[in-house]
Order: sequence, then structure tokens, then C-alpha cells
Amino acid sequence: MSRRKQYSIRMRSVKSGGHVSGAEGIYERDDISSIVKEYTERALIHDKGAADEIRLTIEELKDKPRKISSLPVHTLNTKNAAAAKKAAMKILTSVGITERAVEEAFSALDVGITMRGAMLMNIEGVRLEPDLLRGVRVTRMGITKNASADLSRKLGRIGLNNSTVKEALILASKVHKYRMVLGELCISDDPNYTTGYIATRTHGYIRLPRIKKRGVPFGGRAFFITGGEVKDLIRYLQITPVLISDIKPCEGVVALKDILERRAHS
Ligand code: PML
Repeated sequence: MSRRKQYSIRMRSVKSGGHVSGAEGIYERDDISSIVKEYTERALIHDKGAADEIRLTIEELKDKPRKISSLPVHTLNTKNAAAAKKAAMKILTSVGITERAVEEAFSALDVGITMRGAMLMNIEGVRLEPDLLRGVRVTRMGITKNASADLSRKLGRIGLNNSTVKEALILASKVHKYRMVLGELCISDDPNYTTGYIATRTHGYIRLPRIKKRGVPFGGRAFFITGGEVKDLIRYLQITPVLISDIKPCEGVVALKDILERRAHS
């Protein structure tokens, strides 16, 4: 029996040349027009102002998406940027990333430029992505309808059922399925969104409130990587289609010591 066609739908919008918003998912044919409408409206109604250019890509997937689980979700009650950085440092260094690399990532995300994609850093903090200005954009990921309903239910219980958290979790879950990736640091480039996150396969997706001050219009992502072919990793991040089909627990606020003691995800 032939399988139903699936499509990667991607949107990126800009205003006066600067990034406004992006969104993407994997959908069936019948969903295409409603998703195009949703993504277009999202680009036109944004805290950063309406986009003046919206790029939409709709691409039939030739390969069947690989089905994976989401990372488990936790939130730390970090009170300010210094506390968020301290917690990030403790967790990321516990999986073998050096302090220098974590410092380097925080500094690079604070220089005032938002890259289109993520930085790739080795555990010593040396940048490895081929294009240091653009970074590596993670694409071709989505979530099944059942898993999306389950995720909405689980995030709803902790007051977090919104597209920002869902999409960041989908992205991080794809990224951390690849064994070369040891950890991630993300700070939103949205001036009104002050919660960032770190992720590791061991600890899951850990939200860090107040990682930046309100009004700061830049941010980005850094992936910390170890041993292996960078070009194979980039191929996976950009090309391999992945669908989240199983949702791990989504918890509210937890203590840092519980996170450090826990082996949440293998
Ligand atoms: C982004 O703007 O894409 C980053 C979103 C970070 C979401 C953090 C969270 O609230 O879980």
C-alpha cells in the first residue's frame, strides 16, 4: 500500500532585512492551505512588527520521516540572567562540555546579531559550522496529530500550551536524537520572550526563565558537539525528516539538584 504523501512546510519572514519569525512542520496534503494561512498570519502579526517579506516553502518529502520521542520538559525557577547562566553552566558541564565553551556560547549570543541558524561548537568552545554568519538551520521536523494533542494536554497542565514552547521542544528533540550533540543553549531573539532553555539527552529540555532582560532583541542557539563528522550532522539537522510521535513527561518547576541527580532520558 502506498503511504500518504507528507510535506515539509517552512516559513521565514523578515522586516527591513532583519529576521522577524520562522515556523515549520510536517503535514499531510489536506492541511497545507490552513497551515499556509496560519504561518502567513503569524508573520504579519508579530511583536517585532509586520514582516515585509514572507518566504514559504512547501516541499513533498521523498523519505518517510523517522519517528522519535520528545525530550522530557522541566522548568527551573531562575530569578535573573546570572542565575540562569549559573544553572546552565552546572548542567552543561555535567555532560562534559567545558566552562570555556559555555562562556563562549553565552558571549556569542550576546553580541547583538541574531544568526538564521545555530552555532556548532566543540566542547572547548571552537566554532565548527561552515558559515559563521548564517549558522545551521534545523529543518524538516514536525509532530504527529496524536502526539500534538498529547503534548498540548501535558503542557496545558503546567500553563505552557503555546506554539513557542511546542516548536522549541520539537526542534530540540530532533537535535538531541543525534549522538554527536551533547547539549544546547537557546535564548529567544524575541524582545518580549525572556525564557530560554538548555537541553541534553541526559537531562531533557530545561526551561530557564529570565535568562535575558525584557527588550533585548537578539538571541540564538548553540549546539555543543563531540566526535564525528560535522557534515553528517549538518545533513541530519537540515535534511533528515523527523516526526515526534511520543511525548515524554512535561513537569512544572523543579529544583536544580533534582535535575542534576536525575537521568531523565537515555
Ligand atoms: C525561540 O524564540 O525560538 C526560542 C524559544 C524558546 C522557548 C523556551 C520555552 O519557553 O520553553
